[in-house]
Amino acid sequence: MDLMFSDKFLDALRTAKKAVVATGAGVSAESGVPTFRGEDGLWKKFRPEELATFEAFERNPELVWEWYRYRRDIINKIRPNPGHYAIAAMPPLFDDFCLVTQNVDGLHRVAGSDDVIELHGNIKRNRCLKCSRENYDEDFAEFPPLCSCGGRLRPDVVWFGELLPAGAFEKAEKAASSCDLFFSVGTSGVVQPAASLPLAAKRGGAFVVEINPVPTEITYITNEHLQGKSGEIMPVILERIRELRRKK
Ligand code: BV8
Ligand code: ZN
Repeated sequence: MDLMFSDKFLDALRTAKKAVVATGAGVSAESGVPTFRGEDGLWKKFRPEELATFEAFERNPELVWEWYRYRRDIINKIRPNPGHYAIAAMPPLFDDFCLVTQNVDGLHRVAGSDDVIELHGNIKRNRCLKCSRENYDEDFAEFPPLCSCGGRLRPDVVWFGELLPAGAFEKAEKAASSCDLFFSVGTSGVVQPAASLPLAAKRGGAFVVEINPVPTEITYITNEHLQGKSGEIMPVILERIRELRRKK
């Protein structure tokens, strides 16, 4: 894939000491995980306020659990793609590296990224509303599922109107505002507070790059918009960094 990188971007790839990669559903699209707002998006069939909210869960736990079981089935059958693997190979190239994701599919960890900030939780984890115990059970004796304490189980993801896991966003924001190279990969830049990270990076003086087949809500902030698929572009970026740093 012949990609034109600007001189400024090549400079940043060669010299950056602190890098942040922030990903959204697009980084898992080539693995077969439907995105949220794309043509085949999950929100096309369902509407977020009908499903990804605590109110929806209270109103109709069966429907919400059905939706998460449907998505878990998809995620259990798929593998990371070259984009995940390229990102997993990046940390040793920098003095400081932070990976933050909005995704709940866990694919970065499967690809070998061991330090991932999961802003919106993890779809495979259940949490008890009563005792807060967590587990990764998939087969339930009853439906909607109950905890061994008798409390109701919920998917351990962050729904709209809910706070992010304590400290997760603060850690991501601190990394974004102090890095010198920020990659926004496969996100439409719609959901807050995750969508404010590129702005924090920009304000902190970072070179901000976006990898996405189309422009998004945050493209106006970026120094470089690489139009294309992350599974194709991230491996090229990884190779360029290695090349440029060998020559150093
Ligand atoms: C919060 C987990 C404080 C669940 C998700 C009004 C009322 C109430 C709240 C709000 C409001 N206005 C704003 C808010 C805040 C709200 C929000 O942002 N709403 C938006 C919709 C306006 N945010 C919240 O509620 C957050 N909490 O603010 O707490 C608070 C507390 C109380 C009251 C108020 C505030 C919590 C947000 C978390 C919601 N949970 N998911 C689940 O997954 O089931 S969000 C969901 O969207 C996913 O996590 C997903 O990651 C996220 C963002 O979507 P993207 O990842 O960007 O995916 P999308 O499909 O949109 O885009 C994919 C992109 O990939 C596209 O650009 C496409 O072009 C590109 N692409 C496609 N293929 C490829 C590709 N790119 C590269 N390569 C490819 N091959
Ligand atoms: Zn319990």
